Amino acid sequence: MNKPTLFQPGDGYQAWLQYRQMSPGERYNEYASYSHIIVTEHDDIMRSAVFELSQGIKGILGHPLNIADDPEMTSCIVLGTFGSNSLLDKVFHSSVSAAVGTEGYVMKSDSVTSRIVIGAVSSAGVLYGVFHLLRLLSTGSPVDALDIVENPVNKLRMVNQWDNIDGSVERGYAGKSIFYHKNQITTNLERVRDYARLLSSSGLNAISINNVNVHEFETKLMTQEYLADVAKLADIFRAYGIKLFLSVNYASPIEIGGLTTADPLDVAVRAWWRVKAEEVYAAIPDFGGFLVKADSENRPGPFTYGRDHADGANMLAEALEPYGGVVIWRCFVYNCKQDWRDRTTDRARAAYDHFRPLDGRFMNNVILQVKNGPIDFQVREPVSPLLGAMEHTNQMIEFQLTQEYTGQQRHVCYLVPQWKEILNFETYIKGGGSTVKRIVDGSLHGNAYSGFAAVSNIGTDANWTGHLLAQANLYGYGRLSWNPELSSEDIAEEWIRLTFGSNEQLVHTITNILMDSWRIYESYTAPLGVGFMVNPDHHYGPNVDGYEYSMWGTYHFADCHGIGVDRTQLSGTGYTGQYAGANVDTYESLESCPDELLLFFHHVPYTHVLHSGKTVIQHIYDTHFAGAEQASQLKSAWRLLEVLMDDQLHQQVAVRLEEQAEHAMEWRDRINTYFYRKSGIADQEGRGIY
Ligand code: GCV
Repeated sequence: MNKPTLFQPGDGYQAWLQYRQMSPGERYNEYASYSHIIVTEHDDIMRSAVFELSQGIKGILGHPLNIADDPEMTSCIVLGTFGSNSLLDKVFHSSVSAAVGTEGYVMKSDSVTSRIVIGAVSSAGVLYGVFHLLRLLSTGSPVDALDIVENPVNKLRMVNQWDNIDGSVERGYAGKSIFYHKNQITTNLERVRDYARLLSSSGLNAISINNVNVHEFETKLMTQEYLADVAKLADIFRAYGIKLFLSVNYASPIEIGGLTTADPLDVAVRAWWRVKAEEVYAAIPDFGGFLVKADSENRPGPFTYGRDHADGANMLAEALEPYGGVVIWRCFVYNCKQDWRDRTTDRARAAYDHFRPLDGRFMNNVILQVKNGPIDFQVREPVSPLLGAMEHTNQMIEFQLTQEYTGQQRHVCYLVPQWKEILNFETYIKGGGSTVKRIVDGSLHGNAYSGFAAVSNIGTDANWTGHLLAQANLYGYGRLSWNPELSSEDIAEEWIRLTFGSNEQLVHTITNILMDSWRIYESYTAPLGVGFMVNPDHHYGPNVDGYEYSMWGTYHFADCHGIGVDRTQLSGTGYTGQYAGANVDTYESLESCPDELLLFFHHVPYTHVLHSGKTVIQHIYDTHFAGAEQASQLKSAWRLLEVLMDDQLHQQVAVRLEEQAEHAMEWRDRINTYFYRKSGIADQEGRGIY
């Protein structure tokens, strides 16, 4: 069994919950005037709120606050749910409390009595309010005139672990699983608890704890063999307002139920799932539900029985419904055994083609989880046309924090700007204003369920994410799922101040590094929306033809004349027709297609002139030279921060940036050389190509 590991200051373990001690000064005195935490409720989540506040303030001020239950005290921080104590009701009139939803909170300071009062409908709301207050205190913000009402914009704010019970993590770049070891659930519950703290403090409220590829042992997580241990994990997450979900194997009735079929319309199969749900809820009464990858990449599903995905999802939904559980059903369904010679099949079309015709057939407690793009978390893809295209179906978006195709946490790639672009994308599905964020928050179609999911990027590495700067993706994801209107810069800055402190030069430099990082990574890797120019299987490093003659449906069709996939209706796969309104023509036409997605939608000669005025081939050369150069500048910029931060933290990132700069050159030379050899067209600048 894995033993609890001891972590040291400077290793990044505390992440954005550092709570560095303040130096005495004006703000210190202001904060130190609060001497007590007042709390009259004592459920698990409220206990977490009190623990977090005490710990945090102890770190910041260097001494703990006393805990008391007299709401009439002054110079204190009062926590509670509405109606729980006289003070809360005095401070918050019914009009204020009415503005607060289930997980929201109000926070108000009163300089006369020197009180800060945090009120909410639920203890979870109080906990989120506490984390907000701690963010203010940790960043040295004034707290004497607070008047804040906050509600999360999205109902479901979830992370998906791709952890396997043998301790490995699929597409994990930060060590092993913190949840499992040698086919057992970990006994290092402290680490799980610290993860729950990180998730909750960034605003998240749900987790699925095992890989969507559910193998033999993971299939048993919902059996008596494991359920007691799963329930222990659920207890930990519950105390932080986080609901636990399991990824389930669609073929469970066969693999662990002794049935001969998993046909969703079979009476015995349906009964089996109902009993299974009953068992799971007996162990975990507030269990969230099932996450399902079916008929995808060799996983079993309803297609085997000639049924469709509404049949499959509804069978599970029916079993979970009596307990308020939901089925999160992934739309990552495509033919992964395609013949590369077959030009009629287009993987990008698959999710829409499979699911759109099923609109209106899913039960109310089914949510379709749709990847942000139509292919697979590439550095640049268009937005999935399936998002919002099913008016009568609950949907949530799936992002990928783990940097499978964006540098595997060896390269810095702050993904919040990418997510913001996606969320702000205008789909035109119900005319102007039909942005992805309105689909995902449920307001466009008035959905009962909706939200955010993302594949987690953490593991047993002391700093959680391998690359310390990749913590910003986890933090940023949580903050954005709470409020998609936050800007990428503000989130980055907040994360930096919490993690490294508030030296202005430091904040400025790291903000720039983060904000430039996605564009830089894109420049030296995949040009103009082409994807999958990576080494097969592990997906790290350049290999232009790595997936060109494979069965995965991931082609760029480069030859000596040109490159790109014709996805137009006129002459290609017709994929552009899956979009709505003006987007159809924007992508269909070579003239209006945005440069950064040109090769995703069109096959063009290398001499095609972009909106930028450059030819495609010159763009490839220029971006690759510039990208590698900029990667090397990141390294130099970081070097200047050495005197401004903890040595160890500095060193961790310095090593990664060094490697990134080197690998960026490899990308540059391989890509440029490949296209020079294919096209025979020289770089106008005569730079080194081999
Ligand atoms: C969990 C990609 C990844 C797989 C992953 C799959 C998915 O294909 O490479 O590792 O499997 O996406 O999202 O299901």
